[in-house]
Amino acid sequence: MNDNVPVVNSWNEWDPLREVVVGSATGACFEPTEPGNRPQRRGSASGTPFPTGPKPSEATEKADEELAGLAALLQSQGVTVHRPAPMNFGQRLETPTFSVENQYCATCPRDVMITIGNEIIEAPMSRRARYFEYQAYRDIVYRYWNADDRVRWTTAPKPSMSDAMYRSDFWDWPIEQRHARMHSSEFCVTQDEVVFDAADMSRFGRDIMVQESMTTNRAGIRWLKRHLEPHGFRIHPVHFPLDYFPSHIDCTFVPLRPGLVLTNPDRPIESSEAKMFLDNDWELVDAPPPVLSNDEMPQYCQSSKWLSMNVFSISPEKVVVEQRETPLQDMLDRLGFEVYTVPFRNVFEFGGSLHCATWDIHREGTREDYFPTLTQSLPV
Ligand code: ABU
Repeated sequence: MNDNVPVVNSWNEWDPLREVVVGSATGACFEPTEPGNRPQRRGSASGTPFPTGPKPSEATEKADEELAGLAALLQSQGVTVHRPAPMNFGQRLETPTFSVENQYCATCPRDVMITIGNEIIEAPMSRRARYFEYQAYRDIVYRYWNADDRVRWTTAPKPSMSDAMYRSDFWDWPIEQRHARMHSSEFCVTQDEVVFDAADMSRFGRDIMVQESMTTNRAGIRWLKRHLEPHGFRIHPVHFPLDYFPSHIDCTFVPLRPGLVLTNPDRPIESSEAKMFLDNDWELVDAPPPVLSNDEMPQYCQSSKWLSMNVFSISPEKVVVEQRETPLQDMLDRLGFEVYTVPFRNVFEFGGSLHCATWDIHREGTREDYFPTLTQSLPV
C-alpha cells in the first residue's frame, strides 16, 4: 500500500478495491417486529407469524458458506478481507427508552458503516434491533484508527428509538394514503431525531447521494450535510417516488464507473434530481428484470427482487453479480465489464446481497468531481 495514502481511503463505489469487510451470518436472529420494521413471510406462508429468536443453524451455515465464497473471490483479486467479530444477537436489549427481544446480525456492514474518504462513519440506524450492530466492527475500526493518525472516525448521534420517534400507524396505511404521503417523504420514522442508515448513501467522489427513506429522515440528511460539507463534499437528497417502502439506495441507484449508473426501472429517480446526472453526461441504464419475482424470494427475505442489482464493484472494469442473475450479467458484459459471479441467494434473508454484505475501507484513488456543472448543493 502507498504510504502517502491514509489506510482508510474510499471516495466512491467503483475505484480499485484493496481492503474490505465481508459480513457474517454467524449467530444471526430473525429481525423482530418493532415500530421501524414489520417483517412478513413471503409466498405461500405469507400471513403466518414471523419467527423470532435465533435463525436455524442450517440457514446461517448456508449463508456463511456463500459469504466465505465472496471473501475468497475478493482475496483471489488481491483484496484484503476482514470479517466482523462474533456478537450475541440473541441478547435482549433494555435501554431507558426502548426494549427489544433480540437483535439481528452482522451480515450487512453496508447498512451501518461507511467510509467517506479518510473517515469512517458509524450510522445511528433506524431500528432498535440494530442499535448495537456497530460493535461487530469496533475491533476493525480501532485497528485502522490506531494504525494511521490521518484516519477520522465519527459515530453519529444515537437516536432514542422511543415510541415517539416512529409513526406507529405507518404499516397500516392503505395504499392510497401511502401514495399521497410518499410525495412528502413521510415514512415510519418522524423528523424529530437524527436517523440514517449508511446504506442510504451512494458515494460519487465529491458528491454523495442520500436517499430519504424508511431508514433515513431529513434530520439525518441535515446532519450529514452539516458534518461533511465543511470538508468539501456536496450532499444531495434523492428520492424515488414510486418506491413505497424505500430502504437503502443500493437496489435502486447503483453507480458502476464514472458516467454510468445502473437504475431500477420500477423506481425512477425524481426527474429534477436526474438533472445533475444528465447535465454532466452520466448515462442512467435500467437493470433488466430480476430472475426471481418478489413472491419467489426466500420466505424470510425482507428485501425486494431488486437484490438482483445489488452488485459489488472490484474496480471500474470488474463487478461481482449474483450467480443466477444471468440477464444482468449479460448486460454488464455488453457494457464492457468483466463479470464475476458467486452464489448468494442464501444470504438474502439476512438483509441483502453483495453490496449490502460488504463495507469497502480502502479503494485506490482520490476525491474527484464528477459533476463539474454543479456550483452548489441542493437544499434539503
Ligand atoms: N437492503 C437492501 C434492500 C433494498 C430493497 O429491497 O430494494
